[in-house]
Amino acid sequence: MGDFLKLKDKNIVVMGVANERSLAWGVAKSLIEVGANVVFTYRKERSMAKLEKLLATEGYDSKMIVQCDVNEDESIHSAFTQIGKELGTIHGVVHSLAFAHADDLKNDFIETSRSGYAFAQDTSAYSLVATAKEARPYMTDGGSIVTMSYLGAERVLDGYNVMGVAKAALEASVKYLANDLGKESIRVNAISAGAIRTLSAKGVPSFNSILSLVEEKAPLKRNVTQEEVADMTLVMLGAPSRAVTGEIVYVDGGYNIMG
Ligand code: 1JT
Repeated sequence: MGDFLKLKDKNIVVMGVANERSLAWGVAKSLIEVGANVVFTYRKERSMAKLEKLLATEGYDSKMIVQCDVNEDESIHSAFTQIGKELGTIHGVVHSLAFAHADDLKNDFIETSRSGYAFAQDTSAYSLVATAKEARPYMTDGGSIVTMSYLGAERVLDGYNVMGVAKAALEASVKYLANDLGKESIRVNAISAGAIRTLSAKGVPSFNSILSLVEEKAPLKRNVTQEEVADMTLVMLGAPSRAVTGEIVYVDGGYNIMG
């Protein structure tokens, strides 16, 4: 499998590990298993401490861990400058981050404030554009950028609200970035993951009912796992997807096709 993916010894930046449930952590574990060099970025000191613990628990040696606040251009620039200096070439980036204010997921969408809307867009959609711009100078062998999206980008899902609008912008950004970067053999794709119980899902009151609805309606009659999202992310990072760019790939047991 490692051979098929051709990810061994490739330098992959993984952004967005908050804890062991994070989609980004699932991706990182699978990448390490196939022999990739994984570099992590984190925002909060707490996440860095978590990350070091997780790496130690799994018996992985902590490669490079760099601070990066995607709300700040200067922070993204300095993170990728450090990474580029250390590694030379970046072959892949996993952008697995999003944020919105809790109030904006609780109230009706119409109540979204100007600042809450801007904050969700900045953190969850523009962050991909800014990241791609800073990674590009080091992606000199071509490469692959993968971000995480959710069905709420396309459909109205009660409560997803301002995040749905941010994910819609994220998915459109994937396509425009794919067009810009294709000539450099850099691919940009999104995984639209089914609902998974992560830190982000915490505090979503309707989460259990979302999971039950998927079990009932999805063609596969079940929810998806962190490992399943990780596997498809590795495919999108690796050689099997070398002719695929600008795509939104559903890893949701087929739920999105249902009426
Ligand atoms: C964020 C949050 C991004 C929760 C997210 C997310 N992407 C998926 N989820 C889980 C979720 C949340 C809701 C939902 C379905 C799935 C919270 C913090 C901001 C970023 O409703 C249909 C509300």
